[in-house]
Amino acid sequence: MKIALIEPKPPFDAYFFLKKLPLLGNLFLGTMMKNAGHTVKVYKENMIPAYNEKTDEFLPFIREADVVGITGITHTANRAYLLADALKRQFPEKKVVLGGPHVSALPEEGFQHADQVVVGEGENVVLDVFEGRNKDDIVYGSVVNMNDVPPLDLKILQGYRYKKEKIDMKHAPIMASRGCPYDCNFCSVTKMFGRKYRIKDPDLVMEEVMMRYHEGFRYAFFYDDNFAANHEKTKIFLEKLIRADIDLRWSSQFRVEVVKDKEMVDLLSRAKCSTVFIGVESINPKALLDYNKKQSVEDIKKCIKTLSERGMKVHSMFVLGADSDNGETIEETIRFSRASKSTTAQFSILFPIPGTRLYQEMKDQDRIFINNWDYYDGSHTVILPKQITPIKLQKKLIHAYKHFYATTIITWLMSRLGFFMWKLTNKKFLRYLRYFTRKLKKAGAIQNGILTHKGPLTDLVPKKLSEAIIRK
Ligand code: B12
Ligand code: SF4
Repeated sequence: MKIALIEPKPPFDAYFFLKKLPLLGNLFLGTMMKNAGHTVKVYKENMIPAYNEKTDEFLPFIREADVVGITGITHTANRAYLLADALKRQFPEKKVVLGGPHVSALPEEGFQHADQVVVGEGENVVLDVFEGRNKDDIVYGSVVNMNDVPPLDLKILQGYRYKKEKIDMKHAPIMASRGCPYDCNFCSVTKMFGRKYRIKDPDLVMEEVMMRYHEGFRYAFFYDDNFAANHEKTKIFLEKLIRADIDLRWSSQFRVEVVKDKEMVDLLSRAKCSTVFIGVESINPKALLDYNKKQSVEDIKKCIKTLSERGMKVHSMFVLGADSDNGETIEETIRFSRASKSTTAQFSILFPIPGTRLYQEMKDQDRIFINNWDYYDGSHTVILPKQITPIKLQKKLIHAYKHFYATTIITWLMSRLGFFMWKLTNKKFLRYLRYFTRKLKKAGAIQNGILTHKGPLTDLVPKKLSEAIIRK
């Protein structure tokens, strides 16, 4: 069978500098299909657009494919549906299957556009679905044993150039674990992969690392959400990596308490971990409680200091706009980001990812005022904040980046250029936010920046303008 798998492009590519990093769902499933004898091609749309809307044309292999699978997060859901609808219109006989974090949370929505929707991890069901043995509208995947997942076959990725037979991708994508024992209210990882942490056998991870190293990779990115959740197995792996003595630098995501284990920090440094991504989220202790982050401000400070002193780069990720956040606490978090000496920083406005507790709470409280998935990327205010107006929160995000990156001329220029582009594509959105904030004030729903309105807010949403910001 011919199988095409697509990762839709986002409406605004804020992470253009990481555009070569694919979501691994298509790659894991594509590798399995290829190993089962099918011809598989994976299209990551910001590398190679699968569909041209102007000519209404798909790439030749997609036109010929027996089955087309489309992955997606909330931010790319509209594009995923557009592709699925166009495919069904042009090729009614072709099977179109949707999967990934967004439709896993809202399968009925996905099913409006496709023949089948896969909810959760796809590995245990995908062969039956694609080969036609499972014909259910909504198919529920099951928890995967990480040791059964084969190393990724990067050759199925389309649109990447090759340099001396090595795919032109800086970071080797490797996933050593799934799941996270924590339960932050805004995060969809536990909904998708569960709270039981599953880690691959260190020998198997090491095999994959060596495979990539021999292919020519000198950097790896471990897609794990909480790399060191199982200290024992992580240490075994790191010791193996140190013994291999290879010229490979790598990065992954960690929780801040990782530095409480001195031996772990030492192993990370010796194993050439170059960048540690940490979810700082906020320096406001009450916001950390709102997020159910289960970490203290002291833990955060200690983490950044310890890792920097050991020569590792720290990429701190912040979330602005918790219910306990006001203009001043957000400002403190922004000031801290720079004072902390984190190497790089990423700021997001709190937004409700479908499937999370936050999403349910915001729906119950009728605080979601933008339903268009295009804006669910952390760079847009889509829910009514409690102690700051929507437009002020939006401005804080812009200010955060400008403040953090004002240290060198190059980063200063890049952050300004980034926001210039962002503003260009978001003119209507900003106008809408200003108008909506005025309307909320006029209706008495916000007083002195504080949300006082208790009942349903839907009536206050300016319908005409909300239609105007729908991107066509
Ligand atoms: C690497 C990563 C990134 C990378 C690159 C991602 C990319 N190409 O888009 C970077 C750093 C750039 C990034 C950026 C962002 N990310 Co990100 N990222 C991840 C991370 C850590 C790993 C992704 C991954 O490959 N997972 C592993 C694969 C195997 O999981 P999977 O995709 O879910 O696939 C399984 C199933 O879903 C299913 N499946 C998937 N696709 C398909 C398709 C078919 C046909 C079938 C049948 C089944 C199926 O089977 C797969 C195997 O079991 C995830 C967290 C996570 N653990 O997943 C967050 C995650 C995907 N990111 C998330 C978010 C929100 C963002 C940002 C908006 C940033 C932000 N402000 O939070 C941006 C948006 C990027 C964009 N595309 O526009 C959310 C998305 C949630 C959602 N529903 O929208 C996640 C889940 C984390 C979270 N906070 O909950 N991200
Ligand atoms: S944000 Fe990080 S620590 Fe919290 S649940 Fe998600 S993966 Fe786990």
